[in-house]
Amino acid sequence: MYLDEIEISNAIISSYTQKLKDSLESDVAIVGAGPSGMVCGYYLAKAGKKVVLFERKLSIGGGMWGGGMMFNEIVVQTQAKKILDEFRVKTKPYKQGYYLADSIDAVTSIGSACVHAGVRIFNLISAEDVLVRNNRVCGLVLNWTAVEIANLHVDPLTVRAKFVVDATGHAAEVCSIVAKKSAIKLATKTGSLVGEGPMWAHAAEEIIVKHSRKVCPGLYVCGMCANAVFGGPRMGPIFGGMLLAGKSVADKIIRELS
Ligand code: 48F
Repeated sequence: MYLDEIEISNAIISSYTQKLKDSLESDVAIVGAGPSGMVCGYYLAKAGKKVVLFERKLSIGGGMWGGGMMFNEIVVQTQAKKILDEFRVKTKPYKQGYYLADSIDAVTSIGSACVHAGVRIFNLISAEDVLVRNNRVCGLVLNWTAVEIANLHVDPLTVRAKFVVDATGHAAEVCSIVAKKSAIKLATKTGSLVGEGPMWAHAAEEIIVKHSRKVCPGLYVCGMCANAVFGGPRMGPIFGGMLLAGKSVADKIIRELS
């Protein structure tokens, strides 16, 4: 069979366009394909929800690839090990209550399960604004990351979703936009972003799951972003809280959707 370049181009363009068109309206739109966003997407899709995930970078995985200071190993605590088991990530015990995993195994296995469960992941796309109606976040305003990097004057496109999840990590980008640009008060003690505290792994890991919840109508926070929004310490290269936060937000949205 002769391989024609135009057929190859046509296949890619038509398939991608269809995928993007199918994602204009969804149950849940997640921003950020770090560990918390991907785990959240996986459990939502597994429950039959229509989920789309936008990631700024070329690669998914957020801060997980680099383990701690580029030593590409991650640590999880006992409670989170069963989530890694579900994704078939190999773990080995270190000491009582600590498990180790290869960060490359963790990112690739979670990413693959996420896509196979039905999450549509769009890399190289950044959320630059939100759609708000009647004081409720109901969608995202998107642009190519390349446009953002080149600082080109190009207008964005918009998607609508029943729920938006901010899983953008330390920067809490979606919540920052909501706090800056809309009249919506976030459900924090200041009504805005409280800000992240210094490292305290033990406290942060507990608190991150409690903070991963609804922050205003239509918008949930998940993972490190939750401590940046509600105020809480950072935790460094222990990732159990991220995995548990992703599952917890998925469970909450599934309840609210039904
Ligand atoms: O930072 P990130 O990995 O967030 P997370 O899931 O996990 C945090 C840990 O990696 C680590 C930690 C562990 O204890 O503290 O930091 O909470 O992933 C966030 C992802 O969001 C993307 C960003 O490129 C990254 O991959 N992102 C950020 N802002 C945007 C975005 C945006 N506006 N649009 C699209 N993607």
